[in-house]
Amino acid sequence: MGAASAGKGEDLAEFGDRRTREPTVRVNGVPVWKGLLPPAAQAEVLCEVMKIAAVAPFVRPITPSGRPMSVEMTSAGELGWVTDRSGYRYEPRHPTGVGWPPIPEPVLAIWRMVSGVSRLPTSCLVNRYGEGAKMGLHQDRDEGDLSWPVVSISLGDEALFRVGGTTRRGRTESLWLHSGDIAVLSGETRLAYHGIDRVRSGSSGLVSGGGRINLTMRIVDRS
Ligand code: MD3
Ligand code: FE
Repeated sequence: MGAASAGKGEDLAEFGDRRTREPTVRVNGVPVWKGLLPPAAQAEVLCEVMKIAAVAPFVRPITPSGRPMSVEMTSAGELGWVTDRSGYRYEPRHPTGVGWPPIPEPVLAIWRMVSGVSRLPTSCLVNRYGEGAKMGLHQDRDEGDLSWPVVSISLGDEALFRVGGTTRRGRTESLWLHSGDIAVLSGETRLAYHGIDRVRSGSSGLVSGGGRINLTMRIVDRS
């Protein structure tokens, strides 16, 4: 049995349950736990991402305006986030028609540790940032019930994360997210505008071939 399949949060166990730990920093109210995932757990989650992508490959989605995003995406769970000319939505299948693979147990273990809710996520969006990729300021509001939290896991190259308020005009604060950082979006901050301005290509050796991976777990109900 390889290190990756030794599994089930073994690597997580070594740093214990941090539910009671205060966040390292807040960016416009968004709590971030810097380096919460130790390197072995980062590698374990990355390995799970590669297994997801082997079933549901990364695609570069097309926005409703017809422009391809610079970020590549896939998902795990009952529903995955997709966009094309017909709009943004959650779908039960990858664009190829294959069902999304289940959310891996080590990823669920992170949700249990930090989300603060006992219901499990139904969707895990996986974003891959290659050289020059970024994500414009936006709100996440396709999930139906926006009172559930979102949990974000950063892996690989460093990224400049920007968070504003609940209107597009509010002033923003920025923070570099590093591999192993975890952010939780809940309450007031759940509807904050946010984005990724840029990625420092080659700043981490975690992802072979380079780049940054971000996982966001969400509770989405079938509409
Ligand atoms: C703040 N992803 O997938 S994660 C996204 O790093 C997304 O790939 C970024 O924005 C990334 O939608 C940022 C942090 C994050 C995720 C969801 C949020 C911040 C959020 C929802 C509400 C407010
Ligand atoms: Fe977002």
